[in-house]
Amino acid sequence: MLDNKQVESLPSSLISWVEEVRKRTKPDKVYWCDGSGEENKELTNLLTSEGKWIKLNERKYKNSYLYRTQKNDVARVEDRTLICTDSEEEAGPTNRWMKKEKAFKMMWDLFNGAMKGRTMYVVPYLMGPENSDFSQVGVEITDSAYVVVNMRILTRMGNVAVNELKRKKKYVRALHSTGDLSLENRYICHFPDEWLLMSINTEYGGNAVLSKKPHALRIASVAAREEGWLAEHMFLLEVENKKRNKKYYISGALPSASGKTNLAMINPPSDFKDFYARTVGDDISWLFVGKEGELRGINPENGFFGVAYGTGPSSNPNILDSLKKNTIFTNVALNPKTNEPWWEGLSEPPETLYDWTGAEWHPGSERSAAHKNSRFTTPLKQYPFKSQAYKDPKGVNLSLILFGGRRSSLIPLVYEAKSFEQGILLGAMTRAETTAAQSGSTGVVRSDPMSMLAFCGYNMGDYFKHWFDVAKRIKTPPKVFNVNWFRKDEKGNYTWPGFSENFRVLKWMIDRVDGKVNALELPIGFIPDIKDLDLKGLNIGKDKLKELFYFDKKGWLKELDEVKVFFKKFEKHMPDELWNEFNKMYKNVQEY
Ligand code: GTP
Ligand code: SPV
Ligand code: MN
Repeated sequence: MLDNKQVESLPSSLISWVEEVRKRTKPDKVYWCDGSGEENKELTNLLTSEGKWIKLNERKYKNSYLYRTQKNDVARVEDRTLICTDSEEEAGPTNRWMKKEKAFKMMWDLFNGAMKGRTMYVVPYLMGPENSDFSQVGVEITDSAYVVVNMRILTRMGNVAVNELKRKKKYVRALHSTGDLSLENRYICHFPDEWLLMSINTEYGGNAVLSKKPHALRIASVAAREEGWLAEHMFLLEVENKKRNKKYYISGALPSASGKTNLAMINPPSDFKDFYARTVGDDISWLFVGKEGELRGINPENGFFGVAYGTGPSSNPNILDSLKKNTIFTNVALNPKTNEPWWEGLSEPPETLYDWTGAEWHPGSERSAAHKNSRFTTPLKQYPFKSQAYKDPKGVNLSLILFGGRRSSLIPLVYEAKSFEQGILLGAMTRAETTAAQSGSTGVVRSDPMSMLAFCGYNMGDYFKHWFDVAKRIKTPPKVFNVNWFRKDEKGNYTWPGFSENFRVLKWMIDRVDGKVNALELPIGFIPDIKDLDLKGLNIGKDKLKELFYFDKKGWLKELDEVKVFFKKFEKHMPDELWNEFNKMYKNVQEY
């Protein structure tokens, strides 16, 4: 806990806000978090003794816990996530909007007395490396000890942030209460003008751990627009080639539960002996134009909030050891015999499990044992394949950017933009199938530009314009690619094996960056000449490869028509540059 002297050294605006929140929410006590190990132990023990979570097998999963959320509180709720500004136009046609004053009043009414009988935790946190001009600070007030222990893993929390608070001019204020978890009164409100967040009646990650999407994307995207940088839903990966004596930094946007964590932790196939892949970040990147006109990136986070379901030896072997200590599991299954967590993809299922709701479960059951959006919260620091660059205050210099999404047909395995500007179009025209990471139906194709549909804090038309404005300042633009690991054959099986085999595609991209290989031109961009894809040791038929790169002119025209309908929604906010790129591509496809 911070002592009085430390608290008194904080900005007076912060102290008075905390006092206002205390008066309105009426907690039993106020606890200022310092982020120390002892404090974390205290909170951890409290959660265990109150029966809020289950301590796992200490020998197999040291200092790790299983948390079960309420059944109606398992994912982000996009229809209850509001951008609250003066005018609806500022939020744009893809966000849900509420007038600032109205939202403010509604939220204060809901927060009135919300913390009665509870402790109010005040959590200073830092997003990004220490002593970095690119980092931001925030303070989250919450009545959930579960949120606090998650924040301690996912951000740099407590004393470090207190120091940075003294240095930074602005900070984000984030207020959260578990409330009564009622769905009808669940709201996640964003006040970008004030750098203010208010969230109530939910405890799920991205709704309640406000440092994540609410701060690091929705508020940060607005700040980024004002200050000339980009806040993106992107992983950040380091690839080293020992033979070429070179490091490549790759950032990529894929929609929620669509492969960012997996790609950020990729394990190159055994044939790729000269290559090493290391993680800088797995979910969010902040990108800046450097002094030499290069595009740089940092990971604002300090840990991973990854999808557990499907994570295992064949998809992501690299993370498995990390999950055996200091990890919080949310909504996975439990083996009651061994007190170990379990989820689909980890191993053969044991004979008896408690599923994510706590009900008994046996193999062969129709429902899954772990929730499809079950998650692990685990520190970056203990991940063995991390890049040391994650704590570099200057960030890393990007060699290439990729965009993509889940598409069972049409979109090739990989294609390359002919210019950075066309690359912005590739990002903007991304359409992808929905997943379990947001509530609602899954597998529905929708536009998800730059995988930011749910995370852009302002009018997306202006966001596209902002990308072009930033592009003008970049002197050495990274190459831009689009990928699709998710094409399916007529039987519904994935055509491409994916996971570590995706490294073969990354290798081609790197060869393109280094000018080592030529490519074939399609009206939408460049695709690989198959001979340049290193497929040694991979058992994949010629017909499958052909399918992965087949150009379906009619399908593309239909796709572009749908993209056009989406783009038109932005009316005058849509930048001419994007229409130009779009029209060029449309014409190329028509004439092909
Ligand atoms: P968020 O944390 O929600 O932003 O998601 P993410 O993009 O980090 O998703 P993650 O890497 O956790 O991917 C989750 C899902 O994508 C799992 O179901 C994986 O099995 C699946 N997935 C990841 N990579 C591949 C791949 O190369 N091929 C296939 N078929 N599935 C993949
Ligand atoms: C996502 O949904 O994209 C996530 C999980 O990464 S959350 O933190 O809930 O946003
Ligand atoms: Mn995400």
